[in-house]
Amino acid sequence: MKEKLQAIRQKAIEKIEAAESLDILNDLRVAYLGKKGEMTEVLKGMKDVAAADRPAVGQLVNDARKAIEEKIEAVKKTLEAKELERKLKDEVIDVTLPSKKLVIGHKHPNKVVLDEVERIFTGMGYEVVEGPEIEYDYYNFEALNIPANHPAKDEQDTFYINDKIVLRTQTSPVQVREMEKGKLPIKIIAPGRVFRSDEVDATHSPSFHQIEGLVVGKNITFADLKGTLAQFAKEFFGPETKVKFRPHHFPFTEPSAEADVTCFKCGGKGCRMCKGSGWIEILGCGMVHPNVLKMCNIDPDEYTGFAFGVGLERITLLKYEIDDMRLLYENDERFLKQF
Ligand code: 2U9
Repeated sequence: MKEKLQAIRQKAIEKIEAAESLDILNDLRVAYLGKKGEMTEVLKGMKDVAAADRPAVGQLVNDARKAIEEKIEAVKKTLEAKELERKLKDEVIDVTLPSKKLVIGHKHPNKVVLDEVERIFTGMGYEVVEGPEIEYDYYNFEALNIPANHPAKDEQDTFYINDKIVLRTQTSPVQVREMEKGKLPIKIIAPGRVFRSDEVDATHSPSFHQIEGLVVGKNITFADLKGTLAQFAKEFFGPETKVKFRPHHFPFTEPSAEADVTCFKCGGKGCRMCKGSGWIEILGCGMVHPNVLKMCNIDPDEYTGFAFGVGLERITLLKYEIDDMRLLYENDERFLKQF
């Protein structure tokens, strides 16, 4: 028994000293000291030892267990120290390395232009007002003097939710709602997303953005409209820009006009940008139709107003000389990064 114990102790110490990892060490602990380990097996053999020898043998068993335990603890400490050293070496931080370049996003070209338009108009005392994209047919058409048989009301042009509710085709309903509040005078711009059942191409999209403007007050004339748009054009396209008005028709304004600006690329001489004419069409406008004022409970004999509407994408494409509207929606970073 003595020899057997001595041999186990000897072997265990050798193996523990040779352990190369904490896992191996743990396996050895189980193999020698665990419930079914070798030392436990030896203890079971105590019943065969003569009673007189038992205390001495018991002492030997305890000594052996203690020696093995102490060896395991010592080797464990060494292995843990080695592990820590290796980890620290792997995790070394070179504080002299340059930092990673931070990629910061920026405004979409549409947003750059919208901010600029808002800056110009708020500078002239306008308020920016927004409203719902899903609208009653009443606010989108009827209140704007657009008759039931008007082509804009056709299902081919308008997205209908049901026979009373549409996706707004213009931001004018925002302004109707503002007029209905009955607080005059009004001086607002209404930017926002609008929807039209159009096929996608270089100049069309089923969803785009408009900025509309509305001024209602006493003695507002077409001269005010001209002066306002001339000032906007100078600030937006450059101080040399001139504006001209061509008669047009809209159901919600009377008289109505389309406004052109002198080509900001060639200064009006004629180039590829303005297709040789020297002028570029930018917006529609006019004096608010008396029927529209009446429907909002505003007396057209006491109050008059002007309104205008401009396609945000249209002026973004012009300003940045982009030839395809789809580029504004595709979120291709190679394109967007240029602005
Ligand atoms: C109210 C009364 C009148 C808004 C106007 C236009 C002319 C116009 C187009 C420009 C290009 C739409 O984006 S586009 O397709 N808009 O030509 N819009 S006058 O007139 C109003 C608005 C509100 C109460």
